[in-house]
Amino acid sequence: MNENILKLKEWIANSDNVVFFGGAGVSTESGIPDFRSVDGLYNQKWKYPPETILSHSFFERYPEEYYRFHREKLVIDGVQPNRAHLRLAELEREGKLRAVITQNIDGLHQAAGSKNVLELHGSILRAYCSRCRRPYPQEEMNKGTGLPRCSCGGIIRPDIVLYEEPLDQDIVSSAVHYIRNADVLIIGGTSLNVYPAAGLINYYRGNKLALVNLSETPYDHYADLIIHEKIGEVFSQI
Ligand code: CNA
Repeated sequence: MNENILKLKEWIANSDNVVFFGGAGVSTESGIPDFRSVDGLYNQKWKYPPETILSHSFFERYPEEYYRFHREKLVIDGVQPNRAHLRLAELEREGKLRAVITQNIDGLHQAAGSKNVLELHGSILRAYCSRCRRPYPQEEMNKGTGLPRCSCGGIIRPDIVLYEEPLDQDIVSSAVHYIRNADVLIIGGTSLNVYPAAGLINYYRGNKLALVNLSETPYDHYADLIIHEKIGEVFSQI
C-alpha cells in the first residue's frame, strides 16, 4: 500500500473526530462528470459553460435553456454511491467521522447511508416554487419539456445554490464548527476553486490535513498529506 494511504489509515484509526470536505470528484466514479476534469462537464459540447447555465441570472433570464441542460445533465436516476461514499458512511457508523461537508448536489452521501451531511450547495433531489416557495418533488422538474410551474404560476426551481446566490448561513456556520474542531480533515475530489465553499477549509487548526485529489489544487502546499489518486480506490484501502 502507498505510504501516504497507510498514514491516512493510521490517522483515522487513532481518531474519533474526522471530518470530510468534498466535491464533484467524489462522484465521478459513480458516473457523474465533474466540471474541470478532461472529460468533465466543462469540456463537453454546450453553448455556455455549466457555471453560466447554473447561475441565478441565467436561470431568471433563460429558464427554458436552464431546464434543457438540467434534464440532459442533472437528472441522475439510477446512479449508485461508490466506494468513497460507502466508506465515509461506514466511518460515521463506527463513530469516527463527525460530518461530511459536500459541495455536491447529488444526494449520494445520504444514499450511501451518511446521516450528518452538510450540503453547501443544496440538492438536485429537492425543488420548490421560486415565487411561493412551496416544496415539490424533483420529478416535477424532470418530466416533460416545458417549464415546470407551481399552482401559483411561479416557476419551480431546484433547491440548489446557483452561482451568484448566497450559501445558507446555518449550514456554513455548522461546517465551520466541524472544520475548526476537527482532528483529521480529509479534503477530497475538489479543485478548491469555487468560493466561498473552498475558503472554509482555512478554518482548520489541526496538523492532519489530508488532500485526496486526482489533480493538483491551489491548496496542495497547505496539506500535511497529499494523495493524487482516485478517491474511491483510496477509500477502499482505509
Ligand atoms: P470541480 O471543480 O469539477 O473539481 C473536481 C476535482 O475532482 C478535480 O480537481 C478533479 O481532478 C478531481 N477528481 C475527479 N475525479 C476524481 C476521483 N475519482 N478521485 C479524486 N479526485 C477526482 O468540482 P468542485 O466540487 O471542486 O467544484 C465545485 C462545484 C462543482 C460545486 O458547486 C458542485 O456543486 C459542482 N458539481 C457537483 C457535481 C455533483 O453533485 N456530483 C457534479 C459536477 C459539479
